[in-house]
Amino acid sequence: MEDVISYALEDNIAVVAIDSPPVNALGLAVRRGLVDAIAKAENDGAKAVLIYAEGRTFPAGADIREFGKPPQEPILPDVCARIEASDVLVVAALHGTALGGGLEVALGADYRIAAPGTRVGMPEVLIGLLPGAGGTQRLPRLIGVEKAIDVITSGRQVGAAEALDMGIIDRIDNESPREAGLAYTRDLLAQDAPRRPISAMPAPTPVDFDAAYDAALKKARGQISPSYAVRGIQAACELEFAEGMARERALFRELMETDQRAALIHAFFGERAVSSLPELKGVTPRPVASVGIIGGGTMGAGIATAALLSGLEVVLLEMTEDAADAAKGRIVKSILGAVKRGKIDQARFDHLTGTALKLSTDYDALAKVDLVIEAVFEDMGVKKQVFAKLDAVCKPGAVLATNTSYLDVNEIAAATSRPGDVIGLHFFSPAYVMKLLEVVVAERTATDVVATGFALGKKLGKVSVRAGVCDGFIGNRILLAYRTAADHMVLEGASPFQIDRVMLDFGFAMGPFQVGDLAGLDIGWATRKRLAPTRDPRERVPTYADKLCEQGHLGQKTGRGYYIYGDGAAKENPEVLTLIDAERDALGITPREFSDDEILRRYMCAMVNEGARVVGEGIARRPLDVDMVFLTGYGFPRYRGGPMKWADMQGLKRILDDINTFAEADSYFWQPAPLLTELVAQGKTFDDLNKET
Ligand code: T1G
Repeated sequence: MEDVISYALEDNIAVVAIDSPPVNALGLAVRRGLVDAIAKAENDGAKAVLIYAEGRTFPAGADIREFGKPPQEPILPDVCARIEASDVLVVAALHGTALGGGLEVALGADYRIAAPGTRVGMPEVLIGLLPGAGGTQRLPRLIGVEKAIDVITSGRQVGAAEALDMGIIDRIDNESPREAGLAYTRDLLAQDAPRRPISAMPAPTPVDFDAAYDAALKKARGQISPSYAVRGIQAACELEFAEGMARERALFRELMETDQRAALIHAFFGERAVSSLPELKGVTPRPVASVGIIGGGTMGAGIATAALLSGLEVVLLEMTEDAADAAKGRIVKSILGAVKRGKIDQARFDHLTGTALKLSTDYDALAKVDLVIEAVFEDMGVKKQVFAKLDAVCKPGAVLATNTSYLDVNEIAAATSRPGDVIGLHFFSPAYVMKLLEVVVAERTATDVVATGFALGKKLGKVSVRAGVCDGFIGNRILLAYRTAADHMVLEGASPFQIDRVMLDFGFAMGPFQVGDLAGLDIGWATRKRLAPTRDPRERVPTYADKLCEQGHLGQKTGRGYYIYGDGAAKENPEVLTLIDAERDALGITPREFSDDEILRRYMCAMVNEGARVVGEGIARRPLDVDMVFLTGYGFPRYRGGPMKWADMQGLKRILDDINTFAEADSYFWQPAPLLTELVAQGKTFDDLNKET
């Protein structure tokens, strides 16, 4: 038997333990070991089999690293079938996160027991697949079609109590999985409990599957795996079990071949790879138990909320008592949301908003904190004053971080006597929701301070991406490029509403003009004013946007921007088109039609080209890092893997050809990034670069 599976007979019960760190994924060795263990139990004349796992969790699924390679026998559906068909009663004892194939293995057993805190689920749709080892056939038989559609098409994790209520598990016991499993198995044997092969249960009652299919397709906004899963569940109602399994297998293999599955796996591993930097291997982060936050506006209060919910103590500094009270109000409101969502209980709420949070108007209150995050007005002068004060009051070794979204962190560091302790920690609003954290490393930032930034990001549950210092770091710098491409298209004839629709259809959560209205049009306006003194005369400026701001229309916060906001859905603002027409007249532009496809290509080529520049200049370590920034901070559709993954799938030569075509009319804006030209010349992809770095 494989060394990832151990087998022992105890009171004639075959105890089978899976031990394959880190998550007991169901790789080939585990699958072989399980099949051998069942056969051995039968040969030994065991009265029952108990399957449990060592380490942090019962199998968390198939081994994702095997995907894309030819499947090797025994495949997981056959392992589950073998367990279910065994001569003796089988019990599974769950703990940790029994997900995907792990839960499917457990459904091959007759009975299931779980430790408190166990979470079960079928997250396959989240990586572009559907449960491919009988989950779409057994789960509906066990819990009914409606619940199975909810669990499988959402991919959500189900807590132990809900799983017990649904009938996915039969008992919760706080003993260790082995002990609880053994006791439960003995009970079942003593009761002469019947075998309960789920495949022999009657076909579940059907629902309107076309309606369920359409609902899943609409909700997934272009991702196809949830709706495929509905068809798999439908087969459980309409076909014999064996035929249903064949249908599930066919759907699974079809999804396995899709770009969406490749993109979602890229995202899954990318979110983990992006935060493990070679230069931080063996570097010990500075301990952080308490965080100081300067500024209690939207960002400061959001960061404070994230820190409190992660178990850190917070000292928040504001200029006045009133401002401090207002900041506390924002924090309390956000944390109340966590109570309403059942994430924390009242006692935790009281602690987080009581003892764990201190507010002050005096810098001395920061004398003992381990790390400070400055989130004041985006003005270099103000920030330099703040950092000079922090330098004076904070203890030696305290990390001094700025949340600036584009200012020069080197210049801020120079305002202190300890530039090695200064780093950028760029959060995205709302800071306690958005997963992206740009860790901006200045020239003199100490390595253990970088490690501290990444450790803080992990504690806050963020996807932390290393960024070098430049205007806008990674995300906002690239955003400016594709926003500019969009503005150019508007000046030449496209409407902002058409561009938003095209990008929504592509899968973005919002189009660029909707994003502008949400963030506030004054931010772009301020950026254009800030960059104006150094602007190249060849640049084309969307002054119609300035005029919109001059009229006081800043987007959602003033009720009007590109769209008009009131009760009900936002409406297109017709005045915008008048402003744009006037601007075209003034520039002597005769507007032309844009196809949706041209809009998409120009928008995406600008994004990819700037992404290639950002990687080529070392601001981002790899193309993968740009992808993770856009998946976790900018609403890029996850099932497309990020702009650089999308570009690889389009073919970089096609991207470069498009850019060269666009450059014929505007060689200033459309300058191919050197890295893109180089990769095309070498016949390489961005993914090749990810593997090399
Ligand atoms: N296969 C291979 N490696 C995996 C893995 C998996 N399924 N899940 C996690 N890892 C690695 C991960 O890359 C990381 O590696 C380490 O384990 C810790 O993970 C037929 C086909 C279980 C909730 O989709 O959701 O079953 O970076 O950092 O935050 O129907 O991992 O340390 O080298 O995420 O505590 C379905 C995916 C598969 C679950 C733990 N299952 N995993 O989270 O740790 S498809 C999933 C997770 C399937 C069948 C189908 C999470 C976790 P490294 P981590 P964590």
